Amino acid sequence: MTKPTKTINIKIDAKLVRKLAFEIGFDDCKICNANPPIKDISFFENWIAINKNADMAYLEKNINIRKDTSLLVPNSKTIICVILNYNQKLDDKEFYISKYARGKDYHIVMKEKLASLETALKQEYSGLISRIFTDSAPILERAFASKAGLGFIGKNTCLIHPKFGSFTFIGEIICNIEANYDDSITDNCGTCELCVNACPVGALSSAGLDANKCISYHTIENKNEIPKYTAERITNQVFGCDICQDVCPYNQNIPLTKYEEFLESEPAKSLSINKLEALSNSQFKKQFVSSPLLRAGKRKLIANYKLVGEKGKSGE
Ligand code: B12
Ligand code: SF4
Ligand code: SF4
Repeated sequence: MTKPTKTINIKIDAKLVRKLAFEIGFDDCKICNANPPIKDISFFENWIAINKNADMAYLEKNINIRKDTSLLVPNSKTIICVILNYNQKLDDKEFYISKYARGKDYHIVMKEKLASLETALKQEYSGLISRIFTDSAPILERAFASKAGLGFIGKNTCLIHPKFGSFTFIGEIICNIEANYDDSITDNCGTCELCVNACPVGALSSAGLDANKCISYHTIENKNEIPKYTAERITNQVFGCDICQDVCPYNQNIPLTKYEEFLESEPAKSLSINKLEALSNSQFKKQFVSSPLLRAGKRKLIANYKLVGEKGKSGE
């Protein structure tokens, strides 16, 4: 094992972090200070106040943590933000599963890579106190990734990277040592409104994404019956929705993912209502343990298949 060589009194070398991140396989890595941007905190608080979070009550909690990363890592100074590209070619299927959910759960893949980066950094910097996150804590991940310069926030509310577009997962390491920080980028949507106009339920506006209407929310997160307004506008989506990303000019001609883990594989590949109905709850949990589809659960997936299947029959 290499002996730690640097002490806490020095800054993290941003170039070294990026080099290590690329060696581990991240598609990009940028660094910012650990103070959440005030405008994004205000945007988030307003979004909750006007109930755009639908029934995701967990988002209403821990606002103090969202505002102060030192509640996650004492004396937090720096956030190292990374992305993994999951873009892939897909056939237009009768039963559509969102691109992000066809392979292995990104939480597993991202955490493994973040842990490798954290270990490499600890070799270099004695005294480094850090934690890794990906969709696993009350952190405004898009806001930090944008602040670090990994992209800009589009009208579809996604982080848009200049090279990889928005089909990316975000992860971060929060740590207690300062660094030289990257600049945010100034690109934006300009006058484009393609995603706003393409969203079948009109969920996108200057107030952000309205989860009460969003197909992604209703087919994944909503544990209850999908309300009539959205149900009527679902066409083939049985899990998630990519429409507001598919239409985005920044997502045309972007590189395909280099991670086989994210490509279509079992159990998503041959998923059908018959297969789901044949599984006991424990068989379902066992087979779907590494799949994002686990989140919806068997009952919800069956209901979504029925909804889409009935539409197919009635020719809607
Ligand atoms: C709740 C949640 C959802 C909800 C709500 C999404 C939403 N847009 O708010 C639902 C279930 C709908 C959802 C769907 C998806 N999600 Co999601 N989700 C989250 C989660 C857990 C919290 C997001 C949140 O706080 N939302 C509240 C809003 C207000 O905050 P925000 O989206 O982060 O936006 C911030 C800024 O972007 C900015 N902002 C947002 N909208 C706007 C609009 C304007 C006009 C302006 C000026 C600023 C602005 O202000 C916000 C506050 O800082 C994050 C993980 C995390 N901890 O951040 C993942 C996360 C945002 N999701 C992610 C993904 C991949 C998806 C899906 C693609 C999955 C799918 N296909 O179904 C879709 C994309 C749909 C979409 N267009 O957003 C990724 C996003 C990657 C990226 N490149 O942007 C994240 C970061 C998870 C991760 N670690 O990779 N998600
Ligand atoms: S994910 Fe689908 S339903 Fe949700 S905002 Fe985007 S296009 Fe609209
Ligand atoms: S489709 Fe147009 S408006 Fe929507 S995020 Fe992309 S560039 Fe921005």
